Amino acid sequence: MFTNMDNNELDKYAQNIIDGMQLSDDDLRKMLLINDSMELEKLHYVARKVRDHYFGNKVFLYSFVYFSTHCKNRCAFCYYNTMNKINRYRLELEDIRNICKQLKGEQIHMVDLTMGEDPYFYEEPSRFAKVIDIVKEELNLPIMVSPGVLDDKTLEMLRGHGANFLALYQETYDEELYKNLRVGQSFSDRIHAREFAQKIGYCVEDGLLTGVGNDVESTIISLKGMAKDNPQMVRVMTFIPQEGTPLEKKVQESNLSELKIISVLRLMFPNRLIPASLDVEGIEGMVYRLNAGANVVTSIIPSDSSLEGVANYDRKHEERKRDPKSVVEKLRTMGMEPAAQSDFNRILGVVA
Ligand code: SAM
Ligand code: MD0
Ligand code: SF4
Repeated sequence: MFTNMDNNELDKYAQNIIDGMQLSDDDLRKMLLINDSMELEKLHYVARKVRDHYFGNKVFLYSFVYFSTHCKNRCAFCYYNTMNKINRYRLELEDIRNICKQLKGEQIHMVDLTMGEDPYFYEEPSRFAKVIDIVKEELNLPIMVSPGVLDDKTLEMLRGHGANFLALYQETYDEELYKNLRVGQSFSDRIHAREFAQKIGYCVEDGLLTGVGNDVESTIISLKGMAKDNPQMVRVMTFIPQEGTPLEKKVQESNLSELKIISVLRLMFPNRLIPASLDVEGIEGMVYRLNAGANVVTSIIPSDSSLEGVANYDRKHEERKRDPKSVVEKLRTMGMEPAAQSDFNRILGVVA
């Protein structure tokens, strides 16, 4: 696809994407089948050209607060699967207030409030609204909620408390694969929740897992599935096998396909938010993901915090290094820097 293109032709290809060129299934297939490292680098180059056209060297940073690891679901890929005999926690409101105090003044653009589908909050959603109120009161930053599949009424209520962004990942649009991943969970309800959220003013994030049994054709189905609702943010994460879960024995794939899919996402969603999650390969991995065309850093957690990530590559590490300062330091070595809050608020449509 790109092998015989020189820099001028690669720049032209990037300009065609910026001018609105859409990728065909065959384009996607050719890109996903790229194996040659030189050609892969050219794909990443084109993705960076497109990303830089919209965002320059500016990056958005989200702080990650996993406030409850209780969950009633049995996702085959997830450590917090209800069948897994693990220690779980549910933060008290005071804990959340203290975390916000720790985050005050840090260079973050949004707080991602994540939980398992915890019955404590599902039975009484006003408890979740209280969490949002505290974060708004303490930090007055945009808020992403990553709560699982909430009903319309609850989504409306949380929007009323100031939630700006809904993160709800389909993992795959290949319904056969979906059944084996999100065991017992409705495929269409998950799609409906994002569509309803967009209708009532949320920005939404959709996402894919890779290395979880998705071949090229399955990945194409998922890429096109995500494009249908034109989410404000799209992601891909490499599946990390988790102890005590049905997919525990699955061998973790290299990050190659994640990086390739990030670049393809950039060419499909030129002006959208695409994250480099620290949860898979930390700050070193962030560099590759940004160089593949990502423009957001997520799963940022203060160093001395005992909060969980999700895939948590560093669960067994002595010291976790994914705090805001370390991220910004690394960005600067790449000639990149945090964007202005006003730039992020404009994307959200939030009046400053
Ligand atoms: N309970 C909420 C939900 O399921 O939407 C939020 C929890 S967390 C944000 C869920 C996401 O983390 C999943 O949708 C999946 O994309 C990602 N994830 C979970 N376990 C993972 C793993 N072992 N490896 C990579 N990504 C994982
Ligand atoms: C991340 N651990 O960005 C977080 C999580 C949920 N909205 C995000 C998967 O990797
Ligand atoms: Fe629960 Fe979410 Fe993990 Fe599934 S991915 S088990 S819903 S926390």
